[in-house]
Amino acid sequence: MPTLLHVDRSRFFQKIISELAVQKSFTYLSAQTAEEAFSLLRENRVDYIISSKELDKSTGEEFIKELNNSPHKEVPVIVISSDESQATQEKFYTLGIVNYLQKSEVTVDRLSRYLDQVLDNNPIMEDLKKASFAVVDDSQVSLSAVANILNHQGILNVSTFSNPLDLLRETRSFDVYFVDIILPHMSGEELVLELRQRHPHSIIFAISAITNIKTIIHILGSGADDFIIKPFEAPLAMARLKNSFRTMKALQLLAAQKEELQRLATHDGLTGAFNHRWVLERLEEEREKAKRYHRRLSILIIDIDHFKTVNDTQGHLMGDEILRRFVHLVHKEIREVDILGRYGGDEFILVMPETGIKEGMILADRIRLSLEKTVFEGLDKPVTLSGGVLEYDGQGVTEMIKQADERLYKAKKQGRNKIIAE
Ligand code: GH3
Ligand code: MG
Repeated sequence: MPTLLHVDRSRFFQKIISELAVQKSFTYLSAQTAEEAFSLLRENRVDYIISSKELDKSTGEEFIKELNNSPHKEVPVIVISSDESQATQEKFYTLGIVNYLQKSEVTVDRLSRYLDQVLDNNPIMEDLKKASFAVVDDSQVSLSAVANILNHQGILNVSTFSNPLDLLRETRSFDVYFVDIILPHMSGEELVLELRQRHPHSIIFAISAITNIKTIIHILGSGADDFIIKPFEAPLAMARLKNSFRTMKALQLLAAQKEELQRLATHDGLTGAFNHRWVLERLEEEREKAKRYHRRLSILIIDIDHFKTVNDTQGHLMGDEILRRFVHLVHKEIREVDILGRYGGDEFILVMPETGIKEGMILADRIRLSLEKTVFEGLDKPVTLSGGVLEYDGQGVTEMIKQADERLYKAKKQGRNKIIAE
């Protein structure tokens, strides 16, 4: 059961908060002085502190300062006070409190939401704790308040900016941005637009004391994921943040899955080369380009020599390994624009845009030599290949493949480990 320590001399608030604690299944501890509070802190594991601004013998401010220098400095503190001055609030936020509530604002319902946060073991929190945050606000009070709220949730990677231009000068990107909409040098809306453009997958929260519906609609339209009204209601902000974060995670997962599906649809599972269908589509495209722009284009069809024998004597796993290593070595030899596909079995096709027969022949021979030189543990003979090179000359894709295949067949007949280009 979590424990709530209430430091207050007011009997009225003792009654309210003890009732609340019971309702929320918290253990309720009450102290009237800082001294009593520390004695309770030493004897109990306390999860939350609610302190009055005025205490017996000392002040809430002194108590919190002492708390910050004690082993209990991580315990979140809410201050309740009748003092409405901005300067006082600022002083307390600077001390690291999570919230400052006016006595008139204290309701069981409101406090109850704060306590819910402590009980929250949402798994999304673990991801949020690892995320990076940027908070932009020209008010030091707001910056401290947001940073404190996040810190108390275990979110420690928080950078604060009082000038939006400093944030725009940052080279690193953040997972989450909190942007005040009234800023010096530029409007929050401009900043949101710019951030959204630069970081399409980050979460952007606009924050402001402005509650005008039009303003809110506008800022959401600029690319903010959500809008939070100041003064910051920590539990509400956290709940919305978790929701946005969950959506962001789901979108990231979807994007990764899409990428994987795309890879599976276009690549050969064993070797990572493009698959039969994909390489033929690309060849058709390249043929179109060569035809239209009068560019050169060559293809190379390769088949591993005596591959069946390797499989039969060394097993299929060795065969698989050879195919994978072969693709790896080809990728090292070719250019970015070249397209290597597995035609089927031990047969591969290499599409070489902007390449004539001579250069195609040179590349093919480099690949042939590279495979021949590769040492496979367990094999006493080098693995070799035969190939046929063909330069596009107005014929269709099927004809190109047929002609290259004939050259490959010639290479086989002439003793293998050979490239034929005519
Ligand atoms: P040649 O020099 O005439 O090409 O002789 P070869 O033994 O290589 O004959 P061929 O190219 O017709 O044989 C292809 C063999 O490749 C047949 C099959 O056992 C093997 N093979 C096809 N796909 C795979 C694969 O994914 N893994 C393994 N290990 N072997 C494969
Ligand atoms: Mg073969």
